[in-house]
Amino acid sequence: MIELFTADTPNGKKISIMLEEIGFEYKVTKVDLGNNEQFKPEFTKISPFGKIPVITDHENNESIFESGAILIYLGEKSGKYYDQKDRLIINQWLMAQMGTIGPMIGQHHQFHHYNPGKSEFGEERYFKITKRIYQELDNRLKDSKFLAGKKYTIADIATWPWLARHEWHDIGLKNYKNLSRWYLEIAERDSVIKGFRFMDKDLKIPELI
Ligand SMILES: N[C@@H](CCC(=O)N[C@@H](CS)C(=O)NCC(=O)O)C(=O)O
Repeated sequence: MIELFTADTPNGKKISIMLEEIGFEYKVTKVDLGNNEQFKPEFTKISPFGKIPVITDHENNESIFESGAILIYLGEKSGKYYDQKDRLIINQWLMAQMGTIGPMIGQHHQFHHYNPGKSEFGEERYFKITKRIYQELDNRLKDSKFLAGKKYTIADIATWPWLARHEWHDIGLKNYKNLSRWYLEIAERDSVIKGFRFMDKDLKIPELI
């Protein structure tokens, strides 16, 4: 059984979606970020930077932090969505999510959604970068069904929850034809629907705007 230490955020949803996709038994242990539970010593023992998500695999007592590392672990353990022969291309798109897409869109959330009016520089910078990310993803998905090629992989699972926050971005997902096609196709998967609302049964995947 996998224990998922998490909160209801895009990084948290990557792992609930993956666990639903591979059909592993799991239980959710909520980490209340608003109450700084992520900095409690028992949590920083398994997550050195005090970040969710983390999993503990109770079969071997292994704990894993960093969502990309967790997706690789679960992909290898299940043999799903991380084909060894496609590993090089999957790793590149996964690392692009971990190093660019997540951190940059995360900053856009901070300046544009949570703290508007505090820094014109920050708002403009991350709006522009997020817009560029939309464009680069759209370009990639023009030639490729999924991010790493013909098959749905952990790179898509890592990236999709960030685009599912598109209502906060004010960029207009529907203006990006290939990205919209990819977004909607993944949004229809049963495991994605379940993994998306893993902490809030009433939560609906945002429609295209
Ligand atoms: N690179 C990390 C980022 C994780 C991350 O930023 N988690 C956020 C929530 S989405 C968090 O735990 N924030 C709490 C904090 O920074 O205090 C991953 O992908 O796992």
